[in-house]
Amino acid sequence: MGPTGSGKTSFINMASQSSLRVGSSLESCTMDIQLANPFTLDGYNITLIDTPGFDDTTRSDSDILQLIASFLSLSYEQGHALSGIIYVHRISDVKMGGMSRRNFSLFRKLCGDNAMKNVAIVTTRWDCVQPDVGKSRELELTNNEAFFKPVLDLGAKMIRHQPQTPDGTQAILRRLIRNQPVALQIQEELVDRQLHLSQTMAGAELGKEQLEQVERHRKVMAELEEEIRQTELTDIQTKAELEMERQILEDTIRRVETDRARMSSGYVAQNQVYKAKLAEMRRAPNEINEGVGRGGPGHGLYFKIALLVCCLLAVKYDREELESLFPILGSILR
Ligand SMILES: Nc1nc2c(ncn2[C@@H]2O[C@H](COP(=O)(O)OP(=O)(O)OP(=O)(O)O)[C@@H](O)[C@H]2O)c(=O)[nH]1
Ligand SMILES: [Mg+2]
Repeated sequence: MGPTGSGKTSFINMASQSSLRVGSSLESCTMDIQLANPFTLDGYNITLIDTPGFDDTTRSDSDILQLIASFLSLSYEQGHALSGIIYVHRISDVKMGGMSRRNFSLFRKLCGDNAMKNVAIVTTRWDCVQPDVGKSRELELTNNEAFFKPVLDLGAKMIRHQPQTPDGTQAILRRLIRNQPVALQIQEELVDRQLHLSQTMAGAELGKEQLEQVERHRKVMAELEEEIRQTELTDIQTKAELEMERQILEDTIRRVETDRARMSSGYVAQNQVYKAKLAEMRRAPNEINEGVGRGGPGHGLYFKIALLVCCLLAVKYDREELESLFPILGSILR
């Protein structure tokens, strides 16, 4: 996981010799959860899972949470737990601003404290900073309670993606592959405790943020309305501009409220799409290639579940397990 453009897909491609699409514009790139080419490292079979990030430029955070939650709960139901969870952070970022903190805070709620021992915070873009600048930022990220210190105290590791080479990626994965696989908090909440998505820690956190966002917008809207009232009737242009601003705010509020209201129902729908796709794949494994995203754009999308986060998960699967869960993937592997 990690903010959009932090280098999740680039890392995965380098580690697994895959050719998943990498971003080249300001728009978010990875739209779906996608599996990289499986490979072996020190006798461990590894599948890296690429996910979109919460600050996607085209989809709402609820959509992203539904997508990730759905993928994670289904794989957990099938008996799979994660050996490694990588959170990618650009060391070139001058600030750990609101967006980055929000992203990380949702990541924490998804994983839960118990899974932190399997988490690596991987910093990228060391080539974009002077070594001493990068080093002092790393120190601040490590020691500041507002940044990564709390999770490092819980057992997470902070690792540089440096050198930026396949060997460099392998060195990072070696720090994770021997881990005991763990269930993430959201997997326990959704599968073991059968909670609704909005009742999970991540769902509740997102809901709280959305509520705060609505309150902030309402405050600004009230100020705008007051301004409109006080503007002279004859000043038609100013009135029209203010009214337009007010309208935009009103639309934003409506969108956030709708998004918030459909968090759980969206998750249920997403899960059904996912399960139907799995069942379809089991029935006719050789006929369905569309919807399986592995190795590159030519492979389509994995499960049609759809869309975005910023999570890169290293998962230990053995070949048999993988084939029973994903028959098409099994046939590709063979
Ligand atoms: N200079 C430099 N560029 C990098 C590094 N890592 C990734 N990039 C570039 O950053 C851009 C975004 O990389 P991606 O791998 O697509 O980032 P992402 O995190 O997968 O982004 P989303 O899919 O949008 O969430 C691409 O142009 C990469 O080539 C790095 O360490 N240094
Ligand atoms: Mg990506």
